[in-house]
Amino acid sequence: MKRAFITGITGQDGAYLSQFLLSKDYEVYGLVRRSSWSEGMDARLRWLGVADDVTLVDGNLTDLSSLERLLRQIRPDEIYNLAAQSFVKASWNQPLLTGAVTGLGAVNMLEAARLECPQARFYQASSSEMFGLAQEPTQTEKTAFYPRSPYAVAKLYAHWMAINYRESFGMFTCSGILFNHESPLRGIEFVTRKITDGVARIKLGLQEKLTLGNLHAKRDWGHSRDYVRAMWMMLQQVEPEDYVIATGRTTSVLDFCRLAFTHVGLRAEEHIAVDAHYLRPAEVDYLIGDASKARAKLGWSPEVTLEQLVQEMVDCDLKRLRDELKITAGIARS
Ligand code: NAP
Ligand code: G4F
Repeated sequence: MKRAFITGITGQDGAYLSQFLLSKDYEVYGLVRRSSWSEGMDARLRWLGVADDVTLVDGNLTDLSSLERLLRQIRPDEIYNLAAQSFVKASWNQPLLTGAVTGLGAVNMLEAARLECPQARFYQASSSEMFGLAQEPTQTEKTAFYPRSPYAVAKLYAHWMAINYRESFGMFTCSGILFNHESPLRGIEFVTRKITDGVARIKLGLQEKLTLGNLHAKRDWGHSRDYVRAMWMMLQQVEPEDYVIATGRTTSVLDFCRLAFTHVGLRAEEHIAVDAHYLRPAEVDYLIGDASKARAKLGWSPEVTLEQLVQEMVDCDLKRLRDELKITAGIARS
């Protein structure tokens, strides 16, 4: 039985990756940081029905000693470093924390692996945000980076450090340059989930308007379930390499809204408002990835279309809100 150690196990990708690795008979360990509210910590793992099948262990990406201790105890075959301050907009307000967790935190993890289990295979969660002000119309592993946020700069540092540990110490490190990927488990602050939650609220009469920022930004959106499979595939290769993971289709925020509103029989234009509060100091206007290398070498391709993704997200938000309304009505009656 192979053993995997996942940082960021309580996040969107951590939950789907846990489910995937369990289906492959892995023993799954996940890093969790201390919080004053621990009951909700494993909510995503519970939603997928895998919370009782993983082992959660205490530590923090910013605390090298905790990572070393855990790797010494667990001795994983594979390490997936998914933990990060991952919300781009927050990175301008918390640039130092973002650098400490998203950038240096990755190096803490690499260093702990080098010291305690150098044979372990290491996945680093790199990001299409590193392309930022895109230098080519379609981005590949060879496209030059141009980060546009403290988050992207921190990710770029971590990306190069993962490559440096491969070249300096011969460690099996892979960086997955993943384009945006979403799901019903996406954090509510990210635009796709904000839209699908807003659409569901408007449909149920709980909200009138959906207030957004830049409607014209374009992203290459896929499903998290497809993308965690690619992470695992990278670590099963003979040689460690870096891969772009993307669908090859780009869509504006406005068109994502149109798909979501249309799914519930509403017109997006009648319900959207724009507020400058949601604009960013520097924007990434356009991203579209070319995953030809992953298709050829890993045999990876996405299975979920954008339309299926939007429908799944809207339907899940509708169900969640209807369930909450039933509970509230039940409490009011009793
Ligand atoms: P997410 O839902 O925001 O999850 C982030 C995870 O990191 C959470 O489990 C969080 O724990 C944990 N974390 C944050 N700070 C930590 C710390 N100091 N110590 C330990 N854990 C910490 O992110 P995601 O969407 O699953 O993304 C996974 C990774 O892929 C991230 O590194 C992200 O930057 C990267 N990425 C994501 C996308 C995308 O479109 N989703 C694309 C490219 C790259 P709590 O639950 O305690 O907050
Ligand atoms: O959903 P977003 O916040 O995601 P963003 O900035 O693309 O970052 C996500 O994907 C990256 C991969 O490229 C990851 F590395 C990163 O961790 C994260 O998962 O914003 C998408 C776009 C932006 O252009 C933003 O300006 O949507 C635009 N947008 C318009 N209105 C909005 C809003 N974004 C948010 N969050 N909220 C809005 O109201």
